[in-house]
Amino acid sequence: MASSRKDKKSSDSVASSSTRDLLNHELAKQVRTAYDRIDDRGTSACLFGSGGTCCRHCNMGPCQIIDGVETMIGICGATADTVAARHFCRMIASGTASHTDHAREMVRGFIATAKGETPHEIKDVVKLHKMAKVFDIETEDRDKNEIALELGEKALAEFGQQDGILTMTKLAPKKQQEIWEREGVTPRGVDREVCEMMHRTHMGVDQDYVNLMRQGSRCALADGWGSSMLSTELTDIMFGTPVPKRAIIDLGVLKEDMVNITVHGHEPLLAESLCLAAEEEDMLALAKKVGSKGINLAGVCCTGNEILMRRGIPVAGSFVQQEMVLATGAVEAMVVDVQCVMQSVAQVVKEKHTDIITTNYRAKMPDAVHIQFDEHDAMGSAKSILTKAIKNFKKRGQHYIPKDEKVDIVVGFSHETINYMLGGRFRASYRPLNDNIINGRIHGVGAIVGCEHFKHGDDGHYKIAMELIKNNVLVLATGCAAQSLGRRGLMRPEAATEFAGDGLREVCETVGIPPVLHVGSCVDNSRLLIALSEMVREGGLGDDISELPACGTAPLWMSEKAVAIGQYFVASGAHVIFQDLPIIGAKNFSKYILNDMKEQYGACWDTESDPVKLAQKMIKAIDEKREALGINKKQDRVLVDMAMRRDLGAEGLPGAGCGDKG
Ligand code: BF8
Ligand code: SF4
Repeated sequence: MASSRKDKKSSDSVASSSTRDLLNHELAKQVRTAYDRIDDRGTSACLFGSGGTCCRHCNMGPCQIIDGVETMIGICGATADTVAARHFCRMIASGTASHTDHAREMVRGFIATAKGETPHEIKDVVKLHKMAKVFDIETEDRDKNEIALELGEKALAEFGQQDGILTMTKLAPKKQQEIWEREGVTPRGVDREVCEMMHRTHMGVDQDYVNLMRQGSRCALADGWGSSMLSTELTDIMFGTPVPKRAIIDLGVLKEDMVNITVHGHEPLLAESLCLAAEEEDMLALAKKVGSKGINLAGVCCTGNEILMRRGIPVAGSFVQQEMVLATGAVEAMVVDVQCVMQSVAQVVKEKHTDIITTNYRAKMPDAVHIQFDEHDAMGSAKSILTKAIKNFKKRGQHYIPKDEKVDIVVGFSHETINYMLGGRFRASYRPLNDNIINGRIHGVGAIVGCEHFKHGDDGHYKIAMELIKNNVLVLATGCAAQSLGRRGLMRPEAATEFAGDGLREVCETVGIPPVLHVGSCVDNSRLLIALSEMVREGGLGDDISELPACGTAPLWMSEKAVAIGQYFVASGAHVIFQDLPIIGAKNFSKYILNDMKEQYGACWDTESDPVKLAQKMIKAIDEKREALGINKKQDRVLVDMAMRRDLGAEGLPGAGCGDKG
């Protein structure tokens, strides 16, 4: 199909060299991508939609509301504030529902694994016992599968629970729990909060934006401290808690002489099964038989993050690269499950040998092949998928892999790893991290999370991270943001020497970590909640998360999940800055979100469209916390001496960092 790209193209602003390389190649010009669609459609948004004041919650509408104009409220009388709040809350509900359905599948897979019905096993027994303690489960003289089964069943019950509180909220600092109690936002059951949120945003129910957002917070907290956290922790127990690993990222991870299979989406159950099946003799023999050297699995988006963190499987591309991965013509199959899979992928491969294989009954698309993943026959499903992909190898036609476009990264920074690496080899604790924040070597912690966005430049995360690390802010990254930072070389330990401020550089060099740490997928933002809680518990940095010198951003957000994540961070006391929010058409609601919410949770939202200014706002927020804690004094700089090196376990961990002796 001919390209419709015009003279001034949206793709001109692409900073990623691999994407640019491919876009300039004849092969990519034969397919239509998001860049073409933006050029064709234009980027100017409807003012009502982008301001959050278009309501279509009933059939008397759609009503476009103009704030302050009496004749332009909804037919039902709904004001701009009500409409914008309802819209915001529905995004939270949708985001929470998405994380919840993902988490439920993981818990069901966990139960099946505990019963011995999957090819997986309970790998992290230490974490199993920790979680058992949180859930009051007896562990003495009990088999790991027996404990896991009880844990899985208790976890599953949290989704449908009607009363009480979600168990994992007990891991938050005590003061945080008291704030939630005071505000009436402690989540009861995950599904209940989503259901109530949908109900309260129905026509003619909750019409008070503060009250609506109370349920918005409760619903979001059910996501962060409920479904997402359950998913992360149980997935870790089943597939292993991530530890530092070397890996590679970007389009160049595809291989000329191997069957390339990319896994795209979010739930790692299938991807883990594919990893196991790809090592089986019969699959390897089949791959050889078609003339390839083997099977090359590579990730896309958050499924990519999951198997990258736990297995070091390479990542071929992030959200904005999903079409590019296929445009190479070198992929035999893209296996997808749920979330962030663009419908266009099936069109990009229409003239190619590539199969798009949908695997989840919830998520089908025209022109794709469906092979349902059955967790009770995980190897059978995985092998059917691999077989289909392998058979495509011989049909591979014209293709182009930007071979030089791959970057080394070190990943695997679960909160346990951060604890272990910054806490020293022999006494894992957050003490040294807190001490380094107090003494000013590390100015604070900045989280860069979330999506990428075709309408904004693809170097936003990079610009923010560079500004932060230059100012000694340690960056923790998840989701596609993490992948974009990895592609730009900030997840190499050497990046600390090259780009970080003196204090952060010393700490990173001593421990052997990059200045930007890959913490995982988007559900793994729950790891950040635990890390922040542990920092509070360690002492010296206040009594709750809102006092910590920390700030978060999801600058290039596109998914509703990012709004749920943002709200659970704000309601947990962490200041959050996005590039924009659909609230500007409602004055009072905007003021509430961007300011007044602070009175309830000690944190609020902020927006800033320029990446460098956004980073500076994050630094300012961190400064204010340091000031309030009384640790912003200029101190004589003490270089890291031998004793400190010993304390920090300066040998580093095998497989990662400058201390790598492997
Ligand atoms: O859950 S960062 S584009 S892939 S929504 Fe989607 Fe956004 Fe990527 Fe992961 Ni998260
Ligand atoms: Fe219009 Fe009210 Fe219906 Fe919304 S709920 S579409 S504002 S009448």
